[in-house]
Amino acid sequence: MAEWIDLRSDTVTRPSKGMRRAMAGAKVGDDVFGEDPTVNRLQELAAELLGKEAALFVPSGIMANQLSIKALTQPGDEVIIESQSHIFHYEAGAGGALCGVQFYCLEGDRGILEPAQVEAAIRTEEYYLPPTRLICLENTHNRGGGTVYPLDRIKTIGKIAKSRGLLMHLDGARIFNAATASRIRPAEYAGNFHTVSFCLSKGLGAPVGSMIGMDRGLLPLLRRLRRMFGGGMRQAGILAAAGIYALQHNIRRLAEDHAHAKRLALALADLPGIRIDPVRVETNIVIFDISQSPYTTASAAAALRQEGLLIVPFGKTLLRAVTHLDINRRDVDRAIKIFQKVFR
Ligand code: TLP
Repeated sequence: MAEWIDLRSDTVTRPSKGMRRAMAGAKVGDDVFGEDPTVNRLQELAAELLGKEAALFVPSGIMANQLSIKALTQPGDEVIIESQSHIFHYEAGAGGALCGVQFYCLEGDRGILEPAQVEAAIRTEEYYLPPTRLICLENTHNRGGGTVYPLDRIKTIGKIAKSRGLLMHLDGARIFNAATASRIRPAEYAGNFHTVSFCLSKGLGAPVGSMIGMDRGLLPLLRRLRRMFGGGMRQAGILAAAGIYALQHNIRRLAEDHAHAKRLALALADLPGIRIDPVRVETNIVIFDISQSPYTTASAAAALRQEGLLIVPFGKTLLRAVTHLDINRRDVDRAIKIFQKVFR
């Protein structure tokens, strides 16, 4: 059989030849001493893209989120979050275990919250209530289906937060997908948050790494927390070089992934037993319902796998396919043929 078509996630991308060359040639030093020139360059570049004063290189998106939460809260604080968010769902309980915070979950529309909902969830100051401290948003919203957070919503939520003395964190794992789809600069989004995380190791194609953008004043605390969480890396310039390459070469091609996702969604909408609204596929994530088909999510994934296509169950009746830089137009068309064979 030809190679798998792997649409399980944009995390499966592998470093290209050019990226590997950049990694091999990277100048390195000990980044725990702040002496790795390539890490320093990546941090400057990331800060610039986010319009922030500083940025910190960390091993993963989860660590970026958790260090941000830890930095902005005290144990016992409450964090307002959307109920399908990655931080709540997929971080193995780190918010409670490592940061000691409690989440107040709100149900969004495909991951997007109404400002009034957020405002209503803010606690009054009573000694017996957990103090609301932080609001976390996710852009694009993964379980929402790659939804782009409307900037005006973010701004309104940010104003509410400011007026109530609350802090804001953005899980911007896929902020460049959001920026590509909306044509809004990442810095415009980031300006509304105290900390912003994004991933180099998803659609941007780096093997490892995430960034946290912030004001200069927060950097010493974030560095100390990174060490506390065991995320300080030594000659990390090899990885940072991949990150720089990713930011310089792989942002501008994200629109291709979005077009591929749309093409796939349009084809899926024509198949019996599959429910999806292609209009709602805004970026590189395609989530669809198969409850009207003879399959369970596990049996559908298994049947597709039999034909060489990998996707993941994403809830009781939902499956997710994600396009990325290792998937070209031919792969998408092959994937569509496999879906047609399995579902017709
Ligand atoms: N998401 C992964 C899985 O964990 C679900 C994926 O395949 O999409 N924030 C968001 C919005 C994410 O989607 C992810 C990874 C992370 C954070 C965590 O990033 P890593 O895996 O680098 O810790």
